[in-house]
Amino acid sequence: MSDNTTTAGEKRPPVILCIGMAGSGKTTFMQRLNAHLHTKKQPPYILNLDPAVAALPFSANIDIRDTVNYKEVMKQYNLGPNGGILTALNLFTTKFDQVLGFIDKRAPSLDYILVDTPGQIEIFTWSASGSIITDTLAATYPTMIAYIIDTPRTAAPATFMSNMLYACSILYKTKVPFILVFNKTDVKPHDFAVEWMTDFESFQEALQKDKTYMSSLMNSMSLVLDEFYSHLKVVGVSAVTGAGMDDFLKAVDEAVVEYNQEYKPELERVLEERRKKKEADKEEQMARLMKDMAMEEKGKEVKFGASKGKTPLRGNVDEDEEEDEDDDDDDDYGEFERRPRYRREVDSDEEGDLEAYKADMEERRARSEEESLKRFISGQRLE
Ligand SMILES: Nc1nc2c(ncn2[C@@H]2O[C@H](COP(=O)(O)OP(=O)(O)OP(=O)(O)O)[C@@H](O)[C@H]2O)c(=O)[nH]1
Ligand SMILES: [Mg+2]
Repeated sequence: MSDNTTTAGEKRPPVILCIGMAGSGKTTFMQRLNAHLHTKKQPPYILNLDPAVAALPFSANIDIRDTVNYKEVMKQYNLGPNGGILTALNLFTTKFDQVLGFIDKRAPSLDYILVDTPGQIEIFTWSASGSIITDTLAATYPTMIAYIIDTPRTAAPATFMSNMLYACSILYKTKVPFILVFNKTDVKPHDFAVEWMTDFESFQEALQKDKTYMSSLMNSMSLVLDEFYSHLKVVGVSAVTGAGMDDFLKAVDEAVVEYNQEYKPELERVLEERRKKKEADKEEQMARLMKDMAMEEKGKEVKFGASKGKTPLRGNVDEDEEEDEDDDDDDDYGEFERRPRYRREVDSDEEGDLEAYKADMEERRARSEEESLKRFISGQRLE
């Protein structure tokens, strides 16, 4: 096993999220992996996130079904089965900090954490709760996705392509290391898939034999996948016979290394950037506050239309100050020298005052535009 300890010496077992199309064999694969790890004396910690599974072939340490009854959820919220499963997962996610607490306590004595997900793949991959669970786990543990594929049902080029595109979208969404697990190899070996993934021409050939309308669409899309394949680890397994389990564990070790070398530094970079941005925002707010306070101070002295015999247009002025200032106004305008922004107000007619006011507003607008441009540019750099 690769090094799963932090610099502080804490053990961080890898988290394996089993995701895949309905019936691809996620649960059976988890059962096989569980048995395999038990024989290696490395019993895993198991989370079941599928509220709709009738019976689990292994005992889960944390089972969503203990927290929410999805059939009750369906009744209460008047939902169909998929809505019920999604809502059950959402409700469970609200308690995920507690779940993480349990995992954290057990982590030092664990080698692996396995997570089974609902059969309807999109419930986990496209929901907010799926993202929250994945990101929360990945923030602490080397987390990876084991994307389980039903090999015999993926033998047609078009189905293969759809499955790969789906996997691709999950990889780019979650950004965690990704293992393609071709399951059910006891029924059909996965060599064809490996060939299609490594030899682009052979896949093109296979596509050409497919005369359906899909083939031209697939042809263009297959070009995109080349880049995607380079990010993957591929293994063939049989959850029924147990073939390929050690290969899978080797891929897990590689994924841990990938997590430590790529995902973790990126995560730390994003967190650091967020922290810096927060600090910069705070400083900017503080600067604005200071400026506003300075303006207020000036406002006490400033008068619009402060000419003889006219009512000055101004805000809070202390009575004492008012007297002083009135005196000043009567005698001379020398003090305005100290307030260049309002110098034009010295003019004694109302038109002049209006001009000064307009000029002041113009200056403010220009400054706020510059500010927001600066903020935009620094925001762009943070993206
Ligand atoms: N031959 C063969 N059958 C398998 C294998 N793995 C799973 N199956 C069968 O595939 C069917 C579905 O397996 P599950 O483990 O329930 O699949 P799942 O992905 O958890 O299904 P959902 O959670 O309902 O989406 C079952 O009948 C399994 O016996 C395998 O490696 N070989
Ligand atoms: Mg299942």
